[in-house]
Amino acid sequence: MKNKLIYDSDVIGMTVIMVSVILKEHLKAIDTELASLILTISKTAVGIKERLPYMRGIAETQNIYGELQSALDLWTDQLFIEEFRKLGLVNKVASEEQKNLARLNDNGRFFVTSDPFDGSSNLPSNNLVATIVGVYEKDFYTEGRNQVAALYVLYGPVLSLVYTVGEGVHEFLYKPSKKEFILENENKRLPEKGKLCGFGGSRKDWLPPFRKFAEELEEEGLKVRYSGAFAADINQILHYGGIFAYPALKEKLYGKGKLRLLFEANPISFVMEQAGGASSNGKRSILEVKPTSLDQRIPIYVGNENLIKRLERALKG
Ligand code: FDP
Ligand code: ZN
Repeated sequence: MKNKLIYDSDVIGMTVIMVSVILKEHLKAIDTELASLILTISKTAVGIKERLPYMRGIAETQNIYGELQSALDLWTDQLFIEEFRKLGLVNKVASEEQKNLARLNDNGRFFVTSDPFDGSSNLPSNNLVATIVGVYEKDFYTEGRNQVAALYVLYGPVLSLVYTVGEGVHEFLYKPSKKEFILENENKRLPEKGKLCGFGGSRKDWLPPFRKFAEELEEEGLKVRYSGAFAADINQILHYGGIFAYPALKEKLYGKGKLRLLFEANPISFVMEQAGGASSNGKRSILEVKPTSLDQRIPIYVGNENLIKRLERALKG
């Protein structure tokens, strides 16, 4: 933050008055163009949350990964792209739902990656879904460390937004009565001792060293929580500590992992590292991996640093 703002509470005489900080105010501490981009995403997310109950159908299309798209995958994707176009600050958008880059404004400063509707297979069971966004300047073909911002929105019982611009992680909850996102946690950090673990894929398809590591953690008492929406699982780790992984599976399945480096792994790893946690592809930080293609998949392990270091040692054998 350029200028550190103190606003959680004000003390007047003996009375403590709680002051709500809205997202727009909080963003005054950062670059104004980046602030407008984050605000645009937040407003678009409010519109999505309102329309969500009416748009739960399946579209008859597939994305570039061969996954069946939901009507919401398509609609949210178009909506974000349209809002970014109107904003005028976005040069190109790389989206999990699009084969080609959306070229919006050659003079735009930001290069945005979008997973507009993460966890869409949670729709039929009415579980959590999310949006994940990463922001770069100049290009997408650079290490995740060079993101200038990353955020996710959870369409949960309460709409929430978690963002970082590389100076800590801040969580906001949307209050419909005020039509504002209100600061819930400033400089949120992972708890020191992790409580949870959540691992994607089937145990039978995990590689033996990972399987052994996972079993050790369960033996030690970490509780299993896995929702099926990446950003939602990460939000659990942010609040309770522990480790999330979508590991490399046996070669025929997801030998290179299931999740996508640009659309999912990079923004989330940036948030987790900024919250005092760590990320890894099994060998080094996700944020040190230079992408070779936009649709690249990657094994991902994120959470408390001690667990990630231990995981890296376990995978080395
Ligand atoms: P989904 O396919 O429903 O969009 O983005 C991929 C993703 O969900 C992640 O959100 C989630 O962590 C993972 O896939 C779930 O995969 P599994 O169904 O294999 O558990
Ligand atoms: Zn996703």
